Amino acid sequence: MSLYETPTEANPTRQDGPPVITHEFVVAANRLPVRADAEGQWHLSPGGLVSALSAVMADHDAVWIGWDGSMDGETEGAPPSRQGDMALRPIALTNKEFTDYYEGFANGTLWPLYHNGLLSTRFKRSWWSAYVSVNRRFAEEIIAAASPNGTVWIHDYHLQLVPAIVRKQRPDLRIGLFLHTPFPPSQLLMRLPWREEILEGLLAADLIGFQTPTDARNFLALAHRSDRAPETLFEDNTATIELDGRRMKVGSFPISIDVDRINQIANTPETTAAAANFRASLGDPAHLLLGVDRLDYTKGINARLKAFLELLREGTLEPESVAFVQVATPSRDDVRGYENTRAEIEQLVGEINGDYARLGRPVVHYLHQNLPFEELIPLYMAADVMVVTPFEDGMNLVAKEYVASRTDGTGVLVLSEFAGTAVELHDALLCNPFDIAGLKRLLLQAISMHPDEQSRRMDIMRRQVSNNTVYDWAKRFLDQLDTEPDRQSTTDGSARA
Ligand code: GDG
Repeated sequence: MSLYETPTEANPTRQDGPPVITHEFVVAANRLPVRADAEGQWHLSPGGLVSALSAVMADHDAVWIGWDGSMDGETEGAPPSRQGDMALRPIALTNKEFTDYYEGFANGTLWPLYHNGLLSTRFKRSWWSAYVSVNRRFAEEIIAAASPNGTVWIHDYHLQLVPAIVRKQRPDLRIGLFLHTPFPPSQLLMRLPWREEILEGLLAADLIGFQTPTDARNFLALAHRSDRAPETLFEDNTATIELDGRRMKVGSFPISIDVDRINQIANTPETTAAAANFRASLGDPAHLLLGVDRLDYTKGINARLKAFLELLREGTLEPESVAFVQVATPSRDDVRGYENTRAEIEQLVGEINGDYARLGRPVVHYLHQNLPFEELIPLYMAADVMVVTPFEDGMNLVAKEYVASRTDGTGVLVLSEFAGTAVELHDALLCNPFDIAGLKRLLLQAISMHPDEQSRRMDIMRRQVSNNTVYDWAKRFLDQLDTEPDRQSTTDGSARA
């Protein structure tokens, strides 16, 4: 049996159980958009993506399919079957699937490979098998949950096989997939032993969305090199591929943030007071630098701390006049590589504070914590310089959140050239995080930038971010998905050859 032929009898409970309610709009992502709090109450997860999709889903009869966070059926309680306007359908994972599919293939193989980390990428056949079987499970759930001629929006690198499995049984559905990570150059991706299957999975979508034109071009080049698709021109941020008698589209759709929500938080007297309090509590430094990231080896937290340490060592920066706040949100603690990254960051923080702090006055304030979003905004508002230095990043929403929070029009963004955001925010100080000497020069330029120059750059960036919010992003993707030319309509949802 081919990878994509999912037998219907694969899910006997579905056949024997009560009829499944179907929905016209289906979102599938690795995680459900809800989390249980300490009391076991379920809430919508914070974040722009969930807000944007919730808004879109409110206009439709919609369902979100995703993992509920449990393993081997152990949960604090089942998630609710509805959250606001959307239905929820949980996918359960076993402990072994969590290890092999999520920590293994998704985060031990695809994540490093898609972020140019070939040498730390592990290729394990048992991980691949788990990836296939979990992708099948998601696909079965979609096949059962989607109404005839419905729309399916699949998210991210965890679920790249799903479009092909679904299309095989439900060609009536409109299938879109958005990849939140970069898509690497074909030279790199060709190392993946299962590249053909991944390509086949993706090419079955009606629309694949990437963060940047480069990601989209990399995909097209791979499809062509692997003889999966003809050479295709990528123009005006989209390309149409004709294959197997149908047409599909590839496009660049840079994701964004919920600008209105940030404005609402930033424009309250409480947030303004909290921003001033932050600065005061740090001893009112002349220069406040900030980093906010998931603790991940792709984010280049170590590079910025190295550059900062060297500036202190050389005496170019005075420890009395500067403070660096680094929020490093815990992430994927059990995946190999993350422990070393954490150790390296904490070693640098220790070195900086050991050498340059005074009693009660650290130079680096390091939080390995998940802060409420409402506390991040005053931090953004308090910081003179935001330092975003990923070695590779699909987009990087933190950079956009900083810009949106600077309601007074000041502040400097130091931004890696290798973040998708750099394609839009040219008025940031663009850096190469592998070049520590260059990064040091840019940090000094940022610290000493004249307020007029800050405002000039920030004005342009604020307009860019306001003109493409996460709502605009979702609309652009769904409009494009909806305008696909040759939808195979049926009245009863049955498969058409
Ligand atoms: C993937 C891609 C792409 C961070 N710390 C806290 C916190 N955050 C929030 C930020 C921001 C989000 O997490 C991080 O977004 P990023 O875009 O930086 O990065 P990834 O998590 O790696 O996301 C990335 C993104 O998908 C979207 O497509 O941009 O390239 O890798 O929103 O605010 N939020 C809260 N507390 C924290 O401590 N509440």
